[in-house]
Amino acid sequence: MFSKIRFLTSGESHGRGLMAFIEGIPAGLSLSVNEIDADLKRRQQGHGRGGRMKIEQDSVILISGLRWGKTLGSPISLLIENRDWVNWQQGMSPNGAQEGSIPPFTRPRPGHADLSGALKYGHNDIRNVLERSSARETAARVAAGAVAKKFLSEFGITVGSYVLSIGSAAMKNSLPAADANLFALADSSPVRCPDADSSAKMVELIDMASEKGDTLGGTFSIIVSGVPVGLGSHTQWDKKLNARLMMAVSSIQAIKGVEIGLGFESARKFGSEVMDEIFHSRQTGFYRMSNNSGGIEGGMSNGMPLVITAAMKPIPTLKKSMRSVDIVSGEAVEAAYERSDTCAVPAASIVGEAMTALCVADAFLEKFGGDSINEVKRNFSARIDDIAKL
Ligand code: EPS
Repeated sequence: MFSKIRFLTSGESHGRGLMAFIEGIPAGLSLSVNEIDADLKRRQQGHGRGGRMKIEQDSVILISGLRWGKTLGSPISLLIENRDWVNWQQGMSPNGAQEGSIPPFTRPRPGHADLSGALKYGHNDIRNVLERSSARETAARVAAGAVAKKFLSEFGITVGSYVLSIGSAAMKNSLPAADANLFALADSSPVRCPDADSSAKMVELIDMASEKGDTLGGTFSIIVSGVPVGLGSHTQWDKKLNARLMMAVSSIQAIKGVEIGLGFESARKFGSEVMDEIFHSRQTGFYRMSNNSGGIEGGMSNGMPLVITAAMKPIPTLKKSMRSVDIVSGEAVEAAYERSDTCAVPAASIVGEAMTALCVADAFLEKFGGDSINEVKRNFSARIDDIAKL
């Protein structure tokens, strides 16, 4: 799905640290630790996070791909150390001598990767699965996404997000818009929701769930503005920008649905209510008065902001008892409970920004590619001039 940018993460939740490797970012992009850390900090916030976030203070260590504040065009690798590692040095040691230093985890949590992962990989200790399936991994994605965001910003493309609902507490229904003011309000809300009333209701609901030992999911939108016409392609299934974005966003832990623009709602309306009519003026060229298509028609960006909405299920680690079966004894048991978050939807919206930025940067390089930022800028301005002449 990604053809110009390749990106991988590694690391266990309570291991020594997480890493991200990004290949394909052109040479000459200015980048600093602070720019990446700013997004890492945004991901760690949000009402409903558990005790772990008091331990971690994520900060990136740049391992490769930069010299004197600029990318070299070589693979960029980033390390985020786990502060909690000090408490897990035996239990998560890569060294065989420490085997058995903590008891095995044998009571799978419904909804987690626990049971399927243990059966698939033949593990008697579910920790061998949960350490990697944990959403801790998303810190590495956010670091990689911050690099992609910095690249996109060179071309006036910005990526923002906000939370639309948590459980049954939801903002009034309207299509999310590329509005810097809304993004700023979201960043100052404890649940990343720009509407103060809805935000207060969400906080209340999270507190109620926490008291009951329960968890909550929700929905959030990612909005990308400044996207030029023509990213992605109608010519093949795996080139369509909508398909690529949906895969990128649905790969985030606990995401169960992704919509573009009006999404499922468009299936309930007449065509005349859904299509974004086309206008033209000498000053602005082609334009639309609505954006129900979420900036994508025929698998290609149409120049309007990209609007992607994702649904996150509630976190499957519950204090409240859930029925399960011990994978070693086969006995009916209560699912295991470890310290956990009540709600991570605000954090997931930042991860959504990261995955979207990586995906859009990839499609952008496919269209305007070059080995250095200056070369990409030359390609970009030549093409933009061509479109302006239409
Ligand atoms: C997670 C469980 C919790 C979360 C964690 C994801 O961690 P712990 O088991 O250490 O309390 O805090 O998220 C993070 C550590 C993070 O950085 O987002 C899980 O099971 O997915």
